[in-house]
Amino acid sequence: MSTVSPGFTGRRRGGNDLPPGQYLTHEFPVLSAGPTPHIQPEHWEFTVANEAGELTKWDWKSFTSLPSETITKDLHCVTRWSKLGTEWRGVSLDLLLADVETAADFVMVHSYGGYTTNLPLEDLLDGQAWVAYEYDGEPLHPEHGGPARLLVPHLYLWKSAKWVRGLILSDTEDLGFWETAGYHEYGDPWKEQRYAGD
Ligand SMILES: Nc1nc2c(c(=O)[nH]1)N[C@H]1C(S)=C(S)[C@@H](COP(=O)(O)O)O[C@H]1N2
Ligand SMILES: [Mo]
Repeated sequence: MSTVSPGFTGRRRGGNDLPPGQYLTHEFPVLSAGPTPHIQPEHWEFTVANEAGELTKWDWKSFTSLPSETITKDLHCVTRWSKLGTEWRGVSLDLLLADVETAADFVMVHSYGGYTTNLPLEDLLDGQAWVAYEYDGEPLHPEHGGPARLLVPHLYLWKSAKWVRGLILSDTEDLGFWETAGYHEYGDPWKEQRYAGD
């Protein structure tokens, strides 16, 4: 039998890598809710505000001087495409948040251009999230979020804010751009949390 059923195309490395309702693509689709902002690295800043309003900031030079990691992860978009084994370089949020004093539970991520998305703070920690600035060994293309984007691959890809400019830590959960529009407030692809109430 040489016929391979479509359901098996996502099975690799001996595991089931494709969350329910997803299909595999080798393309890298661009999904942006508005125009691509073009931010020159010399004008880029990344700011973390804690719940007391205290700011921690990096400019491009200080950010790219931080120790970075190579990250190989699968991406899952709520529009049902998944792309496996993508390779990035970025700075871990564990490192960026290490000296930030906080007891907050929630984060609103803000992007150049106005996009927002919300997450529990714990989903940014313990090796689960990065601010990525290279894709496939090249500087991150503006369409995919360059100079730098958030990468939170264990959640649907709308949480991985492109053109990221900062985080606001908060004791209360507010909803971001897609979450306000009816998408799930958390967005676990393995639980198929696509829309509010899923
Ligand atoms: N700033 C910003 N970030 C964003 C978006 C956006 O519209 N603006 N779209 C999100 C969605 S819905 C997806 S699926 C991914 C797509 O990333 P890509 O265009 O690199 O594939 O970016 C996410 N991050
Ligand atoms: Mo998306």
